[in-house]
Amino acid sequence: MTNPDIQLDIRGDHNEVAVIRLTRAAKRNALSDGLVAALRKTFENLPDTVRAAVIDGEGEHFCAGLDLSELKERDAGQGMHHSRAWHVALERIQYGPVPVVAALHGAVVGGGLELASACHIRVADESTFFALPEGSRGIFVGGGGSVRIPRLIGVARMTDMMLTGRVYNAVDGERIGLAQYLVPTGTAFDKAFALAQRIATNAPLTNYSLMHALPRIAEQPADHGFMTEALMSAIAQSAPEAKQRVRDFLEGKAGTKVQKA
Ligand code: 1HE
Repeated sequence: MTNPDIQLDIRGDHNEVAVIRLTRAAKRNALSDGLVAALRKTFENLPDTVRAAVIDGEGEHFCAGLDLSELKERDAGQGMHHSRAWHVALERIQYGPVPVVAALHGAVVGGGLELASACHIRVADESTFFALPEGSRGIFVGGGGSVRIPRLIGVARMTDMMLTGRVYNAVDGERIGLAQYLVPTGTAFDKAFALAQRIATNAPLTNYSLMHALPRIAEQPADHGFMTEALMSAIAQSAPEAKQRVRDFLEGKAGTKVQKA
């Protein structure tokens, strides 16, 4: 890893969980152009053993968004390419090789929320707060936020966040869908890591279907969605690993009976 603002740590008995940490606490993990490129490279080059990933931020905050010190005078073309570079990097997360769990605490704002919303699961601790200060900085989202955030919380709530500068605390953030889990302060990483370990035990093709097929099916007209689902379902079932897992369950060897919550 060449960028000092990001750290990759491979953990687990089978090196199956990648922990990706933003290590720019002095600048609240603000995402410089270099750090966005390093994120992209990290997800493009995960070792083959990795089955799930966790992303978190060092210090008091997950991520303060775009590095505002780099927000220079850009012409329209340069601005578009800057935004497109974020899109590519965050697509490597959303449509990358493995599911990604974001461990959130403190500020998850602007591009930090765009980064979190590209992950598959968000775990927020009670110190977390969510905001889109772009509105008050005179800019717009550019890291895919206008595509991903409305899919989590709806157009009306995102519009409100940007028009009024509304900040959601962790409890309300979880309530409206910005995070799927709410945990005590200081425990987001542990919860996220435990979830990643659990995810890593799934059949890789199931995880692939959830990452790559489900969001696309959800965007398709129902008739197309049913067809894509049937194809994906047939492909997933055909894997030898899937057949073995079903056999194990039927023979009482799986240990994965669904338990009452
Ligand atoms: C930064 C940034 C940053 C902090 N770019 N340097 N994002 C924002 O508008 C959020 C701006 N940041 C904040 O509101 C606050 O910094 C926090 C709530 C996140 C944290 O507050 P605090 O009191 O812990 O830290 P601080 O004292 O405000 O900042 C500490 C240092 O980090 C300070 O630098 P220093 O050299 O004076 O120590 C800050 O300047 C620096 N810092 N945030 C650059 N964002 C793809 S488009 C996405 C568009 C956006 O993301 S717009 C929203 C940008």
